[in-house]
Amino acid sequence: HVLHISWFTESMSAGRPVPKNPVVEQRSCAHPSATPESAVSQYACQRRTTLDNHNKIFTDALEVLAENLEFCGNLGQSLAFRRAASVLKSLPAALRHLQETQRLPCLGEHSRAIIEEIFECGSSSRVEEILNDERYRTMKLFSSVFGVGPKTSENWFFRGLRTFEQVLSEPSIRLNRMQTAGFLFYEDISNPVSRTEANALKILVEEAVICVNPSATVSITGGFSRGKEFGHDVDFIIKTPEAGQEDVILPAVIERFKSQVQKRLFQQKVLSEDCLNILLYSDFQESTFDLRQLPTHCFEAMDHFSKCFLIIKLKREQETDARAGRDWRAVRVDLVAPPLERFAYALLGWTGSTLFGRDLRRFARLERGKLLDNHALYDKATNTFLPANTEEDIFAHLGLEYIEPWQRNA
Ligand code: DCT
Ligand code: MG
Repeated sequence: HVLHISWFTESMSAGRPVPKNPVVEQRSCAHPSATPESAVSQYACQRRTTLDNHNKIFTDALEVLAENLEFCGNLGQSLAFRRAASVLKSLPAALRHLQETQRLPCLGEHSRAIIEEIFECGSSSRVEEILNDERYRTMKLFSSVFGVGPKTSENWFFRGLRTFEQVLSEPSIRLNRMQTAGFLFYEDISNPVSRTEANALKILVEEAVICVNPSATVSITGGFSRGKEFGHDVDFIIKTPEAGQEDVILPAVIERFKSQVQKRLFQQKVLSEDCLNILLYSDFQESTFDLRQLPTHCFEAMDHFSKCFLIIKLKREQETDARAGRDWRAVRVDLVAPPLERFAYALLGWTGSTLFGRDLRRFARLERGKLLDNHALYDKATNTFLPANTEEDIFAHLGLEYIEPWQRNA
């Protein structure tokens, strides 16, 4: 056991200094039996999780179990498996023995049983069973369509539908606008977006944003800001220095996309004629943000900022899609425009990962008596909002070591 701990401490220190952990320290004083400083925190926001996952064989398995439970509506148990996977992702090396899981938080008996079987047989029979399960496979297929969530997928499954063909030829099913676009561009959208494509999109978005408001700035957020090479979409956050501009900028950008951008880029031969109408789908959601309604207790709810969900035509770099006879692909893009004084909180939420954000909010509430969401940080003890200009300010308010975006891949 001592050997395990020392191996772990050493590997934790390799390359990077181990940050002192304020909460562990605080607890060490209060409880003599508290975990040592080298222990892994139960909170993702106290772990540094890069994309370098040394335990993929285990985390992939645990995430299949989590996803299956999500499909069954069992969100609590699903979260337990997601947390277990996330802890393993933060480790500096691959697990070597099942016993090593004993000193790790969030790894319950179910997760440990899966890990044990993988150690012994190379795979988990439960995971194999799920991967072959008709309900899981159908739910996975249906929910991979833009605009189709678990509820709709389940509904279609219980009506006996198993394939896209069956869904699309079922007369009683009326797809909404989002789902129609989801099916129309399914092949393109289900292909991951590369970093190169994300950078090309940034140029397109920046062009439109700066044209409608020269003082506004655009930053990539979401998975790409955490260093991912591929994503299911590209997320952008827009900063507008003048008060009120955040409410008008997105409709203006959408209008711009619909008209001038593509004409000018066409003239510059950046776009082909086929690409003239680059906006394939847009869903603008007006801001419902109201400072007086804060603090909110609905932590998991999406934020109230002005945002839009788009499908944009992106010109392909080299090869042309011969079958479709086109030199572009459809890409999912999200834009969010918070008010300036809310920018840091919005950026922190949108940078993700989802589990990292969830644990930041849980840590704030349970360990610090503060309420955090994408809009604000509220101190329950003093009944005040804590102002922040940067993400660093928010970590400091929470007494947390700053974690860089590329270390938030929990
Ligand atoms: N987010 C969140 N809660 C959710 C979903 C998302 O807080 N339920 C935040 C975290 C990430 C950010 O919004 C962007 O969402 P996604 O694009 O879904 O996530 P991603 O990390 O960018 O993943 P991908 O690379 O697949 O796009
Ligand atoms: Mg994303």
